[in-house]
This record gives sequence, structure tokens and C-alpha cells, in this order.
Amino acid sequence: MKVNDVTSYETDGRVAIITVDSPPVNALSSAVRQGVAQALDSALADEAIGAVVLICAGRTFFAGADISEFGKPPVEPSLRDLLKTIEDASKPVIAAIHGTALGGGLETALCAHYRIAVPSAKCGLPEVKLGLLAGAGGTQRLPRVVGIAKALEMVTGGDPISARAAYDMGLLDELAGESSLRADAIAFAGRVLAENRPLVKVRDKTDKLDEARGKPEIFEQFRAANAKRFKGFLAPEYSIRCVEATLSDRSFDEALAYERSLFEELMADSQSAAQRHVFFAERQAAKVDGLPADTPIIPIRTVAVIGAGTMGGGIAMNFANVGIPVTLVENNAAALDRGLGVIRRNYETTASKGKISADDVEKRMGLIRGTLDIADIGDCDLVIEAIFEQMDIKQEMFARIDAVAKPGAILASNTSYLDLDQIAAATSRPDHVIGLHFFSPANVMRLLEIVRGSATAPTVIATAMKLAKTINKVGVLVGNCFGFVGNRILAARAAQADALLLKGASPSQVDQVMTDFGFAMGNYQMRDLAGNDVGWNREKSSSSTVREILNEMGRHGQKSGGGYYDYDEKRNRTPSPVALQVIEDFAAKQGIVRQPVDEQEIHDRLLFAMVNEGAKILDEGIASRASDVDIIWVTGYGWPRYSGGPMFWADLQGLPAVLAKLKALEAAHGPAFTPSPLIERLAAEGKGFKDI
Ligand code: T1G
Repeated sequence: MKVNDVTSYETDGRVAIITVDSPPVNALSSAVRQGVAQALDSALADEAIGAVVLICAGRTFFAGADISEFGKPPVEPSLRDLLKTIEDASKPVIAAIHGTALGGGLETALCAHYRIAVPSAKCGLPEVKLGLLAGAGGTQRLPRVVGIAKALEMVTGGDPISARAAYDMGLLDELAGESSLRADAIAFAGRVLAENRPLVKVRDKTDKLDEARGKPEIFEQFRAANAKRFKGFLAPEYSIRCVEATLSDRSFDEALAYERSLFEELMADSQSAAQRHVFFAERQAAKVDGLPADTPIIPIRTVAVIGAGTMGGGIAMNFANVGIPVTLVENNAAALDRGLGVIRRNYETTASKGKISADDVEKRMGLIRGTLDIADIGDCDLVIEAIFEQMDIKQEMFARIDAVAKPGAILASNTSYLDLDQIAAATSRPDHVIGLHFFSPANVMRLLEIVRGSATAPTVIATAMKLAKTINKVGVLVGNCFGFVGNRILAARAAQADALLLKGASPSQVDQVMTDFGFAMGNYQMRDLAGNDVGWNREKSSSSTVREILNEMGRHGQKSGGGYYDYDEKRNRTPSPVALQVIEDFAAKQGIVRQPVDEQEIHDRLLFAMVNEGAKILDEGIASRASDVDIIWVTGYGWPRYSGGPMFWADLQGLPAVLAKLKALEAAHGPAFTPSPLIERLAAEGKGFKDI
């Protein structure tokens, strides 16, 4: 019978079955909590019932608390209260798991007395990825089942474990048949009754904790081993403290209260708001306003990649990884062999880490066919150009591709800056031309900027958005301008960084401010890593910038032993007296007397230049949402997740304060900081980027 809209209750002999069906992921919303509480009351009150199975319909067991309810007035019963009711039930409750039992979902299962799952299920506590911790007892119960070390790894990493691993650790009591979870759970409940098994409460287990008692070094060693990964984040440290509390002299309930206090602190902190923003921003980016959901998708069964260089090779791997055959085209055998060799080495490195098998390496290499004959792309559904970043060369290549590609094939450019419309104009099918801007290394970085040209057809856009999901990328649709969204903002930041060098800052000082803010690396570390000569034209170079001079000196970055920094044979960097001298000489020629620059000026000029450029991009419609700009910078450029991206961070400052700062910077450093009209409008209306 229906208990409420999302919960039903039925019996099978002495077993009651509570089924929750609350798409899309059975999040533990107030309706779900109310339904389960009500159904459980019925089961416990019914003398004919001896045991209860708690199961979900649809694609997964509870995938966690309902994140969309955070920040709203609490609705009874709270998750904690519901879990206490389950754990204190007078009859055994069996959690029947499929899909992903995550966060509050796993915490619910841990309050059940037994747990059964299908082999394909996964269990995890990903709250840390939202800037939170498993605040419904997860940090107290999980260690009691899997032990301290594994619990620390799970609560601070947030990655789920397989049902098999969970079963082997004792987190699951039984593995069900892949397609018979319900029946097997009911049968298991029947055995629990027939064998008169006890009401096992995880909270009462202490054997796994005893192994760690008197060894505080476990926690210090764990902190030290993960210091880099956790740098700047609050949630991992707080999760560790909660796990430590399981070994303290606190009672279980006192430890639960401690966990709750740290959870509330995280919930109130902007770091969690930022990471929840990123979670939803990534999913929002997949939705294209104005593109009907039933827009036809062009099947992409085979792909061609033109260019077997660093980018082309990485791009090809994305498709081979998901079983899509790739024709990889080069114009000379040496380059093709080199490219295929790099791909094979990449796969073998991954295999050496145990992430894929040797058989996977051969399967994936078998899907990539190298050729010197561009005619071989004739039956490909999608052709991706990844050759030199120069317009005339790209236009010539697109004309050639257009001549041999089949009718209806999509032609895509991996260009990172150039005008897509100009590229499309070189073909007879501009409506089938789109930008697929991958980020280096293309087989690793999750971001894919999908650039729409003025003629790009809706079906081509829809196909590209779906393709991003197929190859496990975060696809973000952007408009066509120099640098699109990510690189245009990067250029604004880089211009300020270069100006700061001339003013008196050193590359390492600029980079230090950025890494202190939370970026994985600074502007000049990144330039040296990617190659100081990216986009540099030897023939046209005229010592017009520090960067040109360094390249003219052969200082192309890490690959040449020096760029803005010097590098030893292990590519460890040290400040470069040579680069500093180039900066000083160049500044002198410009008539600039270099002077010390303080960190605050570096911070403000870099960050507010990015915010202002992001606002201009939004105002021009190049990005359709502020959260799209954020997800581009978090997934493509290492903006720290705990401050949500440039636009979210600006909202944290408050746009009136951003406007005032921009005006002050404009007065000091000129029109690069003239506030975007969008910021002026929003500030005047008391709004933020989140409101557009
Ligand atoms: N709450 C609300 N909505 C959620 C949700 C959640 N927990 N998880 C997913 N959604 C929505 C998502 O926004 C999208 O909506 C749709 O479901 C499909 O998601 C007390 C406090 C489960 C692995 O962190 O990891 O429990 O865009 O596109 O790729 O300790 O969703 O369709 O409108 O991601 O198949 C802890 C988060 C919460 C899990 C499925 N749980 N979710 O992936 O689909 S905090 C999580 C995921 C907590 C307790 C604490 C994934 C997924 P829309 P999707 P998917």
C-alpha cells in the first residue's frame, strides 16, 4: 500500500518490505524520511511482522541526504532521528542495496541491523566532496565496520567502494543476485528470523577500533601523507577529527554530538556552499537553455583525429577508452609513429598503476588506426582537427577535411583561441562545424569547452553535449570569441601577471600568491609546464615582450630546462637569475623603475581582472550562466573547489565591494579594470551573479 507519494509498504509472510521510489536518486528528502518513518512504525506495531526490508526502486538505493534541502528550514523527522528509529527498532531491519549507497544512504544502511547488496552496487561517504562530513553517524559507525585506516581513506577521499570490497570488509552481510535483490533480501530476512539472529548494532562493535587503540600516530601519518591533497580544505581535517573521536574517551552518543557540531560548522562555512555550488554547476552545464530535449542526436560510431601530437593523441585516447574506433591522421610517418608511441606509453603507465589491464591496453590500441591518407576519414561520423594553432593552416585543413568527409559528418576544431566562424567558412558545411576545445592532457582533464559557431546547427550542439558525457568530460557550451571563456579569462589574468613582473614582482612571487589562494600552480609555473612557446611564432617574434625574448633565447619552459624558472634534470624549479635579468632589462627599456610589489596588489589585480572578464563574457552572452564560468575554471584551470570559481567567489565578496575594488584598480592601473556594466547593474540592484 502507498504510505505517501514516494513510499510503499507491503508484507511477505513475516517480512515487511518498505520501498522508496523518489527519482532521480532516492535522495533522503523530507517526504522520503516521513514515508520510511511511518512505514517502519507500521511494521514494528504489527505482531505478524518479524523483520523489515528497506529497499529502493529506480536506479539506486538512497544516494544521500537531499542536497537541495540544505539551507532550508528543517522538516521532521530529521535524518538523524530516522536513523535512531531504525537502529533502535525492536525487529531486524535489512537494508537492500543497489546502485550507489552514498552519504546519508550508507549511513542509513549502517543503522540497519544487516546489509545485503547486488554485486554492482557501490558504497561511499562522498560528503567531503561537498565540503561536509558524514554527519549522520557515518564517521562513527564506518570505522567500527571497516577499521580506522580504511575509514579515514573513505571519509576524506569520498570515493565509493565496490560491493565485493564492502562484503570482504564486513560492511555487507550478503551479496544478492544481480537481478534478484528484492527476493534475496526477503529470503535473507526470513533466515534472520528462522535462525533467531540478534539485532546487531554497528554502534556496539568495537573490535575494529581496538586494533588502532594506543596508536595516535595513525592519524598524524595520515595527515602528513595527504597534506598536499587536503591543503586549504576544511572538511577532510574535520572528518579525521571525527574518526579520531571513535578512539577517544567519549561515549558513542557524545562522539555523535561532536560529529554533529563539526558538521554544522562545515555546513555554515562558505567552503561547503562553494562545493555544493560546483556539484550543481557541473550538472547545470549539461543543460542547454533553448535546446529542445528531443533535438535529434547524430550517432557517433567512428571518429577521426587530425594530428597525432600531444593534443591529438590525448583526444584519440578519450574515444578509444570508451570503445569508439579512431582514425588518427598525420602527414608523415615519423610523427604518426611518435604519436602512437606516446599513446601506448600512456596506456602502459596507467596499466602499471593497476587502473587498466594489459588486455585493455591492447584493446584500446587496437581501436586507434594510424594513417597518412586523409581519405581514410571518409566514413567517420566526427572529425576533430588538432593541428597547429594558426588560422591559415586550420582553414586549409578544414577545406581538405570537408572534401573527403562524408555528408552529415561533424567537423570539429580543437582550437583554443581562434575564431570558429572563420574556420567554418573554409567548408561547405558551417552548420556542421563546432569547437571541441580539450584541455591538456586531453585524456585526463575533465573539461571540454564546446564552442558554438554562428551557423552551428542545434543537432550538432546536442550531439556534442551528449558526446561529452560519453567520453566522461564536463561539456560546457560557450560562444565564439578570442579564447572563448577559459582562455579569455586566463589572458586577462596573464596580462596583469606580466604587468606585475615589469612593475617589480618576480615570477615566484606572483605564483606564490596564486598557490596561497589555492591554485594548484601559478601563472609562470603553468606557462613553463605547458610550454612557454605555445602560440609563439619564431618568424614573427620581435622581442616585443618578456615572453618573446625568453623564447628567442630558447627558454621554452620545463622542456628546455628553463623558462621563467630554471629546472634541473628532475624538472625541479628554482628562480632564474637569467629570466629576472630579462625582466629587469625589458622594464628599463620601457622606462619603468621596478619597485617592490606587495602580495595584496598581486592578489587583487589577478583575481579581480578574472572576475571582470567573466562578467564581460556573461554580458556578451559568450557564457550562458555564471555557474558555467565557474565550472570551466574549477575543472579546467584548477580554481580551488572550496571557493567555487571566479563568479561564486565574487558573490562571496559582494558585488558592491567588487565594484569598489575595480574602480580603485581602474584609478591605479587603467582601463583594464573599468568595471563591466553587468557588475554595475547587479551591484546597483543588490544582486549577485547567482541571480542571473
Ligand atoms: N540530493 C539531491 N539531488 C541529487 C543528489 C542528492 N544527494 N544526488 C544527485 N542528485 C540529482 C542531481 O542534481 C541530478 O539532478 C540528478 O540527481 C542525477 O544526478 C547527512 C549530509 C548519485 C552518483 O554526495 O554522486 O548525505 O540535474 O546527474 O551521474 O551525511 O548524483 O537531473 O536535475 O549526478 O547518474 C551525499 C551526490 C549527500 C551523492 C548519480 N551524497 N550524487 O550520478 O546522475 S550529503 C552525495 C552523486 C549527505 C549526510 C550528508 C551522483 C550519483 P538533475 P547525476 P549520475
